[in-house]
Amino acid sequence: MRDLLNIGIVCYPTYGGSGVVATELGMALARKGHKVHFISYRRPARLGHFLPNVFYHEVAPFEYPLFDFKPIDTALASKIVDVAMYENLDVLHVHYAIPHATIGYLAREILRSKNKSLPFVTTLHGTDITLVGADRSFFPVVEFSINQSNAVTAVSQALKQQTHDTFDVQKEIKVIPNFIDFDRFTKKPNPELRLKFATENEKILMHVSNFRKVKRVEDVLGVFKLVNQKLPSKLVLIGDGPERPRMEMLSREWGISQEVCFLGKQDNVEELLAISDLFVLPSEHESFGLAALEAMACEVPVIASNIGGLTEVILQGKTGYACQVADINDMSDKALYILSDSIRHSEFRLAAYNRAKEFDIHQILPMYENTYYDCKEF
Ligand code: GMT
Repeated sequence: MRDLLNIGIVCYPTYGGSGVVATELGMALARKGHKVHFISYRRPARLGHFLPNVFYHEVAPFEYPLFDFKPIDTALASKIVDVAMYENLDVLHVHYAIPHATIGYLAREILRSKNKSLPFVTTLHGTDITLVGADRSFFPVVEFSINQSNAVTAVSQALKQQTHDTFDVQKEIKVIPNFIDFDRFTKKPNPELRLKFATENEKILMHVSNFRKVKRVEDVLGVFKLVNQKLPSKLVLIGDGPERPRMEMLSREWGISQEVCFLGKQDNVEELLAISDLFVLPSEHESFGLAALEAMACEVPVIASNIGGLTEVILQGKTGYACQVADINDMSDKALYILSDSIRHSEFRLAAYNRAKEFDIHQILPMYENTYYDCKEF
């Protein structure tokens, strides 16, 4: 058996796929006996309670009147150096390249000057490459930091390709897909909860996101409006973000507000997914689409756009449909096709679950562990 590791994990603590992946990964590593040190400016959303082998180190921004923008990145690098020295970290895993890969590089070089080795693994999640990283204001720093990483992983083949198309990356990019912890995502029928949202003869469509433009929540409303004209149904929207006020206004203007429920941020997303009949994710970019996979793990078929990693998750015509971005007519036709026949709906549900099983955390975890061991020996 190989040594158990001391692993530092840096991620965004907000409600977002990269933070969820980092947190679920860290918790699973800790269950296997590794010591996991989360380093962030706030406790990550899914790290709710005490767990053996899990430690949390908070980065406090330094207040000073000179700073319009607090230098949190400097504080994060200092905290990593501190934790690495005193907890004897073997490896650092940073999620989302901006600025974490750069901070990983800085921390590694500071530690090198103190004769301490701290290799770092960078996991690319999507917009750190597609939307934000490619912006000229970040480009040279992101490209440099990716190339400086001891190992680089991407959450889908599509993201790996986009990274090569965008940056001159000499490092090998390993594809390690996102995963599901089936101890958490197990569909538990909850008719009482379901009845809070819909009557027995109504279908529940669901969407989970951070309500940014890239998620095209307007299309979720558009698809629902068309479905609702033909099938008794309700729409449940989970999450919050800049687009939410406009979406609330649109649902009133389109006369569907009585059928649409905005729940805001929720911690128990798996309980809510388990009462839904169809998940809708019509994003413009989606390097993986973890929200779709989580829905599938709860036996919920998915209607999504045919971009990025979504086509690597959804099996067309079996677990749902990946349609052209913005084609709400096609999306609603496909939604009605799935929902209007109960036998067909059950087949889609089962296929979605079986597909999600292929992304079981127990199969994905060793890929990350091997990456850490390879770095350590580097
Ligand atoms: O959406 C983002 O801006 C970043 C990130 C996040 O923190 O939510 O999402 C990305 O990472 C997820 C986890 O790997 C993927 O499932 C999402 O597809 C990806 N988002 C985009 O590509 C838009």
